[in-house]
Amino acid sequence: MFLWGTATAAYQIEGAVAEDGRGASIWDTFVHEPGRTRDGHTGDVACDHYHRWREDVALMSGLGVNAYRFSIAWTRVLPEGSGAVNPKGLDFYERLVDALLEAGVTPVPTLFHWDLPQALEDRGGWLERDVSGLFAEYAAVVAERLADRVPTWITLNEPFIHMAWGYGLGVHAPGRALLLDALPVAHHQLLGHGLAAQALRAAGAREVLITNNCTPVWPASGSEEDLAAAAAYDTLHNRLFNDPVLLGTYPDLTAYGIRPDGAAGDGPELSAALGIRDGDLAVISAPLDGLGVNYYNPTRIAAPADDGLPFTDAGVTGYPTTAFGWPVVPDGLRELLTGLRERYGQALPPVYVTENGCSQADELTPDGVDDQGRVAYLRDHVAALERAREQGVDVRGYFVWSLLDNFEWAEGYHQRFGLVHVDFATGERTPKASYGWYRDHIAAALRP
Ligand code: GBH
Repeated sequence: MFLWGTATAAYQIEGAVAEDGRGASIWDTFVHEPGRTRDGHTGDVACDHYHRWREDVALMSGLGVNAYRFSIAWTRVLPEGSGAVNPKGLDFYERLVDALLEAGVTPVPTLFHWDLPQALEDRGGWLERDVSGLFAEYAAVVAERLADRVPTWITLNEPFIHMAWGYGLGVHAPGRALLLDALPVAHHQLLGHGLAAQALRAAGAREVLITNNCTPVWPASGSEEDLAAAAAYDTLHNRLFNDPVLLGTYPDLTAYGIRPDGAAGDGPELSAALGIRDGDLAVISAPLDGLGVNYYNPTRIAAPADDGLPFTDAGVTGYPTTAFGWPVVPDGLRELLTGLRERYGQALPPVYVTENGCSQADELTPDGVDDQGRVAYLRDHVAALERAREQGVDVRGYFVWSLLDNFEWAEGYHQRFGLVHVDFATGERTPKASYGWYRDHIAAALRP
Protein backbone atom coordinates (compact mmCIF):
# COMPACT_ATOMS: atom_id res chain seq x y z
CA MET A 1 0.00 0.00 0.00
CA PHE A 2 1.21 3.52 -0.84
CA LEU A 3 2.34 5.28 2.33
CA TRP A 4 0.66 8.63 2.95
CA GLY A 5 2.32 10.19 5.96
CA THR A 6 3.74 13.12 7.80
CA ALA A 7 7.26 13.60 9.13
CA THR A 8 8.87 15.14 12.21
CA ALA A 9 12.24 14.94 13.99
CA ALA A 10 13.02 14.44 17.66
CA TYR A 11 14.85 17.66 18.50
CA GLN A 12 12.36 19.73 16.54
CA ILE A 13 9.27 18.56 18.46
CA GLU A 14 10.03 16.70 21.68
CA GLY A 15 11.31 19.24 24.20
CA ALA A 16 11.85 17.64 27.65
CA VAL A 17 15.56 17.81 27.02
CA ALA A 18 16.59 17.01 30.59
CA GLU A 19 13.91 14.48 31.39
CA ASP A 20 14.04 10.76 32.12
CA GLY A 21 17.79 10.50 31.72
CA ARG A 22 18.19 12.04 28.26
CA GLY A 23 21.79 13.06 27.53
CA ALA A 24 22.84 16.25 25.74
CA SER A 25 23.19 16.34 21.97
CA ILE A 26 25.13 18.77 19.80
CA TRP A 27 21.91 20.74 19.25
CA ASP A 28 21.46 21.28 23.00
CA THR A 29 24.94 22.76 23.09
CA PHE A 30 24.63 24.78 19.88
CA VAL A 31 21.33 26.53 20.63
CA HIS A 32 22.64 27.79 23.97
CA GLU A 33 25.66 29.46 22.36
CA PRO A 34 25.07 33.17 21.62
CA GLY A 35 24.10 34.06 18.07
CA ARG A 36 23.61 30.55 16.75
CA THR A 37 19.83 30.66 16.21
CA ARG A 38 17.45 33.47 15.32
CA ASP A 39 16.44 35.29 18.51
CA GLY A 40 18.30 32.63 20.50
CA HIS A 41 15.43 30.16 20.15
CA THR A 42 16.05 26.66 21.49
CA GLY A 43 14.35 23.27 21.32
CA ASP A 44 14.23 23.02 25.14
CA VAL A 45 10.43 22.87 25.04
CA ALA A 46 9.60 22.85 21.30
CA CYS A 47 6.15 21.27 20.77
CA ASP A 48 6.40 19.43 24.10
CA HIS A 49 5.64 16.28 22.13
CA TYR A 50 7.41 14.24 24.82
CA HIS A 51 4.38 14.95 27.01
CA ARG A 52 1.72 15.52 24.36
CA TRP A 53 2.45 12.51 22.13
CA ARG A 54 -1.00 10.99 22.71
CA GLU A 55 -2.62 14.13 21.36
CA ASP A 56 -0.28 14.06 18.37
CA VAL A 57 -1.14 10.43 17.60
CA ALA A 58 -4.82 11.44 17.78
CA LEU A 59 -4.13 14.22 15.28
CA MET A 60 -2.67 11.62 12.94
CA SER A 61 -5.70 9.38 13.36
CA GLY A 62 -7.88 12.32 12.42
CA LEU A 63 -5.72 12.98 9.39
CA GLY A 64 -6.02 9.38 8.25
CA VAL A 65 -2.32 8.91 7.46
CA ASN A 66 -1.16 5.31 7.28
CA ALA A 67 2.46 6.12 8.15
CA TYR A 68 4.38 8.47 10.44
CA ARG A 69 8.04 9.28 10.04
CA PHE A 70 9.64 10.44 13.29
CA SER A 71 13.17 10.30 14.61
CA ILE A 72 14.61 8.66 17.67
CA ALA A 73 16.89 10.76 19.85
CA TRP A 74 20.17 8.87 20.21
CA THR A 75 20.74 10.53 23.62
CA ARG A 76 17.43 9.34 25.05
CA VAL A 77 18.55 5.77 24.37
CA LEU A 78 22.29 6.13 25.06
CA PRO A 79 22.82 9.38 26.99
CA GLU A 80 26.59 9.25 26.42
CA GLY A 81 26.28 8.00 22.86
CA SER A 82 27.62 4.57 23.75
CA GLY A 83 27.80 2.34 26.79
CA ALA A 84 24.94 2.49 29.28
CA VAL A 85 21.43 2.16 27.87
CA ASN A 86 18.68 4.36 29.34
CA PRO A 87 15.58 2.12 29.46
CA LYS A 88 13.26 5.11 29.95
CA GLY A 89 14.29 6.43 26.55
CA LEU A 90 13.40 3.16 24.87
CA ASP A 91 10.14 3.05 26.84
CA PHE A 92 9.08 6.39 25.39
CA TYR A 93 9.51 5.25 21.78
CA GLU A 94 7.90 1.89 22.55
CA ARG A 95 4.78 3.63 23.90
CA LEU A 96 4.68 5.85 20.82
CA VAL A 97 5.11 2.91 18.44
CA ASP A 98 2.40 0.88 20.17
CA ALA A 99 -0.03 3.81 20.10
CA LEU A 100 0.64 4.37 16.40
CA LEU A 101 0.09 0.71 15.58
CA GLU A 102 -3.13 0.75 17.54
CA ALA A 103 -4.23 3.77 15.47
CA GLY A 104 -3.40 1.96 12.23
CA VAL A 105 -0.39 4.16 11.51
CA THR A 106 2.85 2.43 10.46
CA PRO A 107 5.78 3.85 12.43
CA VAL A 108 8.77 4.76 10.23
CA PRO A 109 11.58 5.76 12.59
CA THR A 110 14.73 7.57 11.51
CA LEU A 111 17.71 6.77 13.72
CA PHE A 112 19.68 9.96 13.10
CA HIS A 113 18.19 13.36 12.38
CA TRP A 114 21.27 15.47 13.24
CA ASP A 115 21.22 15.21 17.07
CA LEU A 116 24.60 13.58 17.66
CA PRO A 117 25.37 12.89 21.32
CA GLN A 118 27.57 15.71 22.61
CA ALA A 119 29.79 13.09 24.25
CA LEU A 120 30.65 11.80 20.76
CA GLU A 121 31.20 15.29 19.35
CA ASP A 122 33.68 15.78 22.20
CA ARG A 123 35.60 12.86 20.67
CA GLY A 124 35.55 14.44 17.19
CA GLY A 125 32.01 13.68 16.06
CA TRP A 126 31.45 12.34 12.54
CA LEU A 127 34.99 13.34 11.61
CA GLU A 128 36.00 10.22 13.53
CA ARG A 129 35.54 6.80 12.00
CA ASP A 130 34.68 5.21 15.38
CA VAL A 131 31.36 7.04 15.40
CA SER A 132 30.16 4.87 12.49
CA GLY A 133 30.48 1.73 14.60
CA LEU A 134 28.90 3.39 17.63
CA PHE A 135 25.94 4.43 15.47
CA ALA A 136 25.47 0.78 14.49
CA GLU A 137 25.58 -0.27 18.17
CA TYR A 138 22.88 2.30 18.91
CA ALA A 139 20.83 0.99 15.96
CA ALA A 140 21.10 -2.52 17.38
CA VAL A 141 19.87 -1.43 20.82
CA VAL A 142 16.82 0.31 19.37
CA ALA A 143 16.01 -2.47 16.90
CA GLU A 144 16.26 -5.18 19.55
CA ARG A 145 13.43 -3.43 21.36
CA LEU A 146 11.27 -2.41 18.39
CA ALA A 147 12.02 -4.38 15.22
CA ASP A 148 9.39 -6.99 16.09
CA ARG A 149 6.76 -4.29 15.53
CA VAL A 150 8.40 -1.74 13.27
CA PRO A 151 8.77 -2.96 9.67
CA THR A 152 10.46 0.02 8.00
CA TRP A 153 13.52 1.89 9.23
CA ILE A 154 15.49 4.89 8.01
CA THR A 155 19.13 5.12 9.07
CA LEU A 156 20.14 8.73 8.38
CA ASN A 157 18.36 11.95 7.50
CA GLU A 158 20.06 14.15 4.90
CA PRO A 159 23.72 13.36 5.51
CA PHE A 160 24.59 16.09 2.96
CA ILE A 161 22.93 18.86 4.99
CA HIS A 162 24.47 17.58 8.21
CA MET A 163 27.94 17.53 6.65
CA ALA A 164 27.65 20.81 4.74
CA TRP A 165 25.74 22.95 7.24
CA GLY A 166 26.98 21.32 10.45
CA TYR A 167 30.65 20.72 9.67
CA GLY A 168 31.32 22.64 6.43
CA LEU A 169 29.65 26.01 7.02
CA GLY A 170 28.87 25.92 10.74
CA VAL A 171 25.32 27.25 10.48
CA HIS A 172 23.95 24.09 12.13
CA ALA A 173 25.31 22.09 15.06
CA PRO A 174 28.08 21.27 15.76
CA GLY A 175 28.89 24.67 14.24
CA ARG A 176 32.19 23.78 12.62
CA ALA A 177 33.23 25.66 9.48
CA LEU A 178 35.74 23.27 7.93
CA LEU A 179 34.65 23.69 4.30
CA LEU A 180 36.06 20.78 2.29
CA ASP A 181 37.84 19.35 5.32
CA ALA A 182 34.36 18.24 6.35
CA LEU A 183 34.32 15.56 3.62
CA PRO A 184 35.16 12.65 5.96
CA VAL A 185 31.80 13.39 7.60
CA ALA A 186 30.19 12.13 4.38
CA HIS A 187 32.05 8.84 4.42
CA HIS A 188 31.68 8.20 8.15
CA GLN A 189 27.94 8.83 8.02
CA LEU A 190 27.59 6.54 5.00
CA LEU A 191 29.66 3.85 6.70
CA GLY A 192 27.46 4.29 9.76
CA HIS A 193 24.44 3.83 7.50
CA GLY A 194 25.84 0.57 6.12
CA LEU A 195 26.79 -0.83 9.51
CA ALA A 196 23.45 0.23 11.02
CA ALA A 197 21.61 -1.45 8.14
CA GLN A 198 23.39 -4.71 9.03
CA ALA A 199 22.45 -4.30 12.69
CA LEU A 200 18.82 -3.51 11.85
CA ARG A 201 18.49 -6.58 9.64
CA ALA A 202 20.17 -8.79 12.24
CA ALA A 203 17.49 -7.65 14.71
CA GLY A 204 14.68 -8.50 12.28
CA ALA A 205 13.98 -5.21 10.47
CA ARG A 206 12.23 -6.00 7.18
CA GLU A 207 12.91 -2.79 5.28
CA VAL A 208 15.86 -0.42 5.54
CA LEU A 209 16.11 2.97 3.82
CA ILE A 210 18.38 5.99 3.88
CA THR A 211 16.96 9.50 3.37
CA ASN A 212 18.95 11.87 1.20
CA ASN A 213 18.20 15.50 0.48
CA CYS A 214 18.15 15.72 -3.31
CA THR A 215 17.92 18.75 -5.55
CA PRO A 216 17.64 19.05 -9.32
CA VAL A 217 20.61 21.19 -10.34
CA TRP A 218 19.98 23.81 -13.00
CA PRO A 219 22.97 25.45 -14.71
CA ALA A 220 22.54 29.26 -14.71
CA SER A 221 23.34 29.33 -18.45
CA GLY A 222 24.53 27.04 -21.21
CA SER A 223 28.11 28.30 -20.90
CA GLU A 224 30.82 25.71 -20.40
CA GLU A 225 31.76 27.27 -17.06
CA ASP A 226 28.21 27.19 -15.71
CA LEU A 227 27.70 23.62 -16.92
CA ALA A 228 30.91 22.49 -15.21
CA ALA A 229 29.93 24.28 -12.01
CA ALA A 230 26.48 22.69 -12.06
CA ALA A 231 28.02 19.24 -12.52
CA ALA A 232 30.35 19.90 -9.58
CA TYR A 233 27.45 20.94 -7.35
CA ASP A 234 25.36 17.94 -8.40
CA THR A 235 28.32 15.74 -7.45
CA LEU A 236 28.60 17.22 -3.95
CA HIS A 237 24.91 17.53 -3.07
CA ASN A 238 23.39 14.51 -4.79
CA ARG A 239 25.92 12.01 -6.12
CA LEU A 240 28.28 12.00 -3.13
CA PHE A 241 25.46 10.43 -1.10
CA ASN A 242 23.49 8.46 -3.70
CA ASP A 243 26.31 6.86 -5.72
CA PRO A 244 28.05 5.01 -2.85
CA VAL A 245 24.74 3.64 -1.57
CA LEU A 246 23.24 2.67 -4.94
CA LEU A 247 26.33 1.94 -7.04
CA GLY A 248 29.07 1.19 -4.51
CA THR A 249 31.35 3.90 -5.90
CA TYR A 250 32.17 7.50 -5.05
CA PRO A 251 31.79 10.07 -7.82
CA ASP A 252 34.83 11.83 -9.23
CA LEU A 253 35.79 14.76 -6.96
CA THR A 254 38.46 16.24 -9.23
CA ALA A 255 36.53 19.54 -9.26
CA TYR A 256 37.24 19.70 -5.51
CA GLY A 257 40.98 19.16 -5.91
CA ILE A 258 40.74 15.49 -5.00
CA ARG A 259 42.41 12.95 -7.31
CA PRO A 260 40.92 9.54 -8.06
CA ASP A 261 42.92 6.88 -6.20
CA GLY A 262 46.15 6.16 -8.05
CA ALA A 263 45.71 8.95 -10.62
CA ALA A 264 48.57 11.32 -11.34
CA GLY A 265 48.24 14.97 -10.28
CA ASP A 266 48.20 17.24 -7.28
CA GLY A 267 46.09 17.10 -4.18
CA PRO A 268 45.07 14.21 -1.99
CA GLU A 269 43.66 10.96 -3.32
CA LEU A 270 39.98 10.20 -2.80
CA SER A 271 40.45 7.47 -0.20
CA ALA A 272 42.81 9.56 1.87
CA ALA A 273 40.61 12.68 1.64
CA LEU A 274 37.45 10.87 2.77
CA GLY A 275 38.97 8.18 5.00
CA ILE A 276 37.81 5.24 2.86
CA ARG A 277 39.22 1.80 3.70
CA ASP A 278 39.04 -1.51 1.85
CA GLY A 279 35.65 -3.11 2.24
CA ASP A 280 33.79 0.08 3.25
CA LEU A 281 31.96 0.49 -0.03
CA ALA A 282 30.68 -3.09 0.09
CA VAL A 283 29.13 -2.30 3.49
CA ILE A 284 27.69 1.01 2.28
CA SER A 285 26.17 -0.44 -0.90
CA ALA A 286 24.37 -3.47 0.52
CA PRO A 287 20.96 -3.58 -1.20
CA LEU A 288 18.29 -1.29 0.25
CA ASP A 289 14.53 -1.66 0.28
CA GLY A 290 13.99 1.95 -0.64
CA LEU A 291 15.59 5.32 -1.14
CA GLY A 292 14.12 8.14 0.93
CA VAL A 293 14.21 11.45 -0.88
CA ASN A 294 13.53 14.84 0.69
CA TYR A 295 12.56 17.44 -1.90
CA TYR A 296 12.17 21.16 -1.35
CA ASN A 297 13.42 22.97 -4.46
CA PRO A 298 15.84 22.94 -7.40
CA THR A 299 19.17 24.74 -7.15
CA ARG A 300 20.55 27.08 -9.83
CA ILE A 301 24.31 27.03 -10.11
CA ALA A 302 26.81 29.32 -11.84
CA ALA A 303 30.57 29.41 -12.35
CA PRO A 304 32.63 29.88 -9.18
CA ALA A 305 33.29 33.12 -7.37
CA ASP A 306 36.63 33.42 -5.63
CA ASP A 307 35.92 31.44 -2.45
CA GLY A 308 37.66 28.18 -3.24
CA LEU A 309 34.51 26.25 -4.15
CA PRO A 310 33.96 25.22 -7.80
CA PHE A 311 30.44 26.71 -8.00
CA THR A 312 28.21 29.56 -6.79
CA ASP A 313 24.54 29.39 -5.90
CA ALA A 314 22.90 31.77 -8.39
CA GLY A 315 19.42 31.41 -6.88
CA VAL A 316 16.31 30.22 -8.72
CA THR A 317 14.34 33.24 -9.97
CA GLY A 318 10.95 33.65 -11.57
CA TYR A 319 8.98 31.39 -9.22
CA PRO A 320 6.86 32.15 -6.17
CA THR A 321 8.67 31.61 -2.88
CA THR A 322 7.81 30.23 0.54
CA ALA A 323 8.09 32.29 3.73
CA PHE A 324 11.66 30.98 3.92
CA GLY A 325 12.34 32.45 0.46
CA TRP A 326 12.69 29.02 -1.15
CA PRO A 327 11.37 28.79 -4.72
CA VAL A 328 8.19 26.79 -5.25
CA VAL A 329 8.80 24.49 -8.23
CA PRO A 330 6.43 21.51 -8.04
CA ASP A 331 7.58 19.99 -11.33
CA GLY A 332 11.08 19.86 -9.82
CA LEU A 333 9.84 16.86 -7.85
CA ARG A 334 8.92 15.03 -11.06
CA GLU A 335 12.23 16.09 -12.59
CA LEU A 336 14.12 14.80 -9.56
CA LEU A 337 12.34 11.44 -9.49
CA THR A 338 12.62 10.74 -13.22
CA GLY A 339 16.25 11.96 -13.08
CA LEU A 340 17.07 9.42 -10.37
CA ARG A 341 15.56 6.67 -12.48
CA GLU A 342 17.56 7.78 -15.52
CA ARG A 343 20.79 8.00 -13.56
CA TYR A 344 20.52 4.78 -11.55
CA GLY A 345 18.26 2.57 -13.69
CA GLN A 346 17.88 -0.91 -12.20
CA ALA A 347 20.05 0.12 -9.25
CA LEU A 348 17.31 2.47 -8.00
CA PRO A 349 15.13 0.80 -5.35
CA PRO A 350 11.55 1.98 -4.73
CA VAL A 351 11.54 5.66 -3.81
CA TYR A 352 9.78 7.26 -0.84
CA VAL A 353 9.39 11.03 -0.70
CA THR A 354 10.19 11.24 3.01
CA GLU A 355 9.83 15.05 3.23
CA ASN A 356 8.12 17.76 1.21
CA GLY A 357 6.41 20.87 2.46
CA CYS A 358 6.69 24.61 2.91
CA SER A 359 6.84 27.35 5.50
CA GLN A 360 4.16 30.02 5.29
CA ALA A 361 3.38 33.13 7.31
CA ASP A 362 0.37 31.47 8.90
CA GLU A 363 -2.06 33.51 10.91
CA LEU A 364 -4.15 32.00 13.66
CA THR A 365 -7.61 33.58 13.76
CA PRO A 366 -10.73 32.60 15.71
CA ASP A 367 -11.66 30.59 12.58
CA GLY A 368 -8.37 28.70 12.52
CA VAL A 369 -5.54 28.96 9.99
CA ASP A 370 -6.52 29.38 6.36
CA ASP A 371 -3.20 28.35 4.80
CA GLN A 372 -4.29 28.19 1.17
CA GLY A 373 -0.68 28.67 0.03
CA ARG A 374 0.28 25.40 1.69
CA VAL A 375 -2.80 23.66 0.27
CA ALA A 376 -1.72 24.70 -3.24
CA TYR A 377 1.90 23.71 -2.55
CA LEU A 378 0.94 20.22 -1.41
CA ARG A 379 -1.66 19.71 -4.15
CA ASP A 380 0.82 20.70 -6.86
CA HIS A 381 3.66 18.57 -5.46
CA VAL A 382 1.43 15.52 -5.08
CA ALA A 383 0.36 16.03 -8.71
CA ALA A 384 4.03 16.16 -9.77
CA LEU A 385 4.65 12.94 -7.85
CA GLU A 386 1.77 11.31 -9.72
CA ARG A 387 3.29 12.43 -13.03
CA ALA A 388 6.58 10.78 -12.04
CA ARG A 389 4.68 7.56 -11.28
CA GLU A 390 2.95 7.77 -14.66
CA GLN A 391 6.39 8.16 -16.19
CA GLY A 392 7.39 4.87 -14.61
CA VAL A 393 9.15 5.79 -11.36
CA ASP A 394 8.31 3.35 -8.57
CA VAL A 395 7.31 5.82 -5.84
CA ARG A 396 5.81 4.17 -2.76
CA GLY A 397 5.25 6.94 -0.27
CA TYR A 398 4.83 10.66 0.41
CA PHE A 399 5.41 12.31 3.79
CA VAL A 400 4.48 15.94 4.43
CA TRP A 401 7.00 18.00 6.37
CA SER A 402 5.57 18.50 8.88
CA LEU A 403 2.74 17.32 11.12
CA LEU A 404 3.33 20.24 13.49
CA ASP A 405 4.87 23.68 13.39
CA ASN A 406 8.16 23.04 15.13
CA PHE A 407 11.70 24.17 15.95
CA GLU A 408 13.15 25.01 12.54
CA TRP A 409 16.84 24.70 13.46
CA ALA A 410 18.76 27.98 12.99
CA GLU A 411 15.47 29.78 12.23
CA GLY A 412 13.97 28.78 15.56
CA TYR A 413 10.18 29.16 15.66
CA HIS A 414 10.12 31.71 12.84
CA GLN A 415 9.31 29.24 10.07
CA ARG A 416 6.06 27.29 10.33
CA PHE A 417 5.85 24.08 8.27
CA GLY A 418 2.98 22.28 10.02
CA LEU A 419 -0.37 20.93 8.92
CA VAL A 420 -1.19 21.72 12.53
CA HIS A 421 -0.55 25.14 14.07
CA VAL A 422 1.27 25.16 17.40
CA ASP A 423 1.03 28.03 19.88
CA PHE A 424 4.52 27.84 21.35
CA ALA A 425 3.48 29.72 24.51
CA THR A 426 0.81 27.19 25.46
CA GLY A 427 1.50 24.14 23.28
CA GLU A 428 -2.02 24.34 21.91
CA ARG A 429 -2.53 22.58 18.56
CA THR A 430 -4.94 23.81 15.87
CA PRO A 431 -5.32 21.92 12.58
CA LYS A 432 -4.95 24.24 9.60
CA ALA A 433 -6.89 24.21 6.33
CA SER A 434 -4.04 22.14 4.82
CA TYR A 435 -4.77 19.43 7.40
CA GLY A 436 -8.30 19.20 6.05
CA TRP A 437 -7.06 19.17 2.46
CA TYR A 438 -4.56 16.37 3.14
CA ARG A 439 -7.17 14.35 5.09
CA ASP A 440 -9.56 14.54 2.14
CA HIS A 441 -6.83 13.75 -0.36
CA ILE A 442 -5.69 10.66 1.56
CA ALA A 443 -9.24 9.45 2.04
CA ALA A 444 -9.87 9.68 -1.71
CA ALA A 445 -6.51 8.09 -2.59
CA LEU A 446 -6.96 5.15 -0.23
CA ARG A 447 -10.63 4.53 -1.05
CA PRO A 448 -10.88 0.98 -2.44
C1 GBH B 1 14.90 19.38 5.98
O1 GBH B 1 16.07 19.96 5.54
C2 GBH B 1 15.13 18.77 7.33
O2 GBH B 1 15.25 17.36 7.23
C3 GBH B 1 14.09 19.14 8.36
O3 GBH B 1 14.58 18.83 9.64
C4 GBH B 1 13.74 20.60 8.22
O4 GBH B 1 12.92 21.06 9.24
C5 GBH B 1 13.06 20.77 6.89
O5 GBH B 1 13.85 20.28 5.86
C6 GBH B 1 12.71 22.22 6.58
O6 GBH B 1 13.85 23.00 6.52
O7 GBH B 1 16.32 27.51 -1.88
O8 GBH B 1 18.64 27.82 -2.14
O9 GBH B 1 17.51 28.82 -0.28
C7 GBH B 1 15.95 20.67 4.33
C8 GBH B 1 17.25 21.19 3.78
C9 GBH B 1 18.26 23.13 2.82
C10 GBH B 1 16.33 22.20 1.79
C11 GBH B 1 17.96 24.46 2.15
C12 GBH B 1 16.05 23.50 1.10
C13 GBH B 1 16.83 25.60 0.35
C14 GBH B 1 18.00 26.31 -0.24
N1 GBH B 1 17.03 22.41 3.03
N2 GBH B 1 17.23 24.30 0.92
S1 GBH B 1 17.57 27.72 -1.19
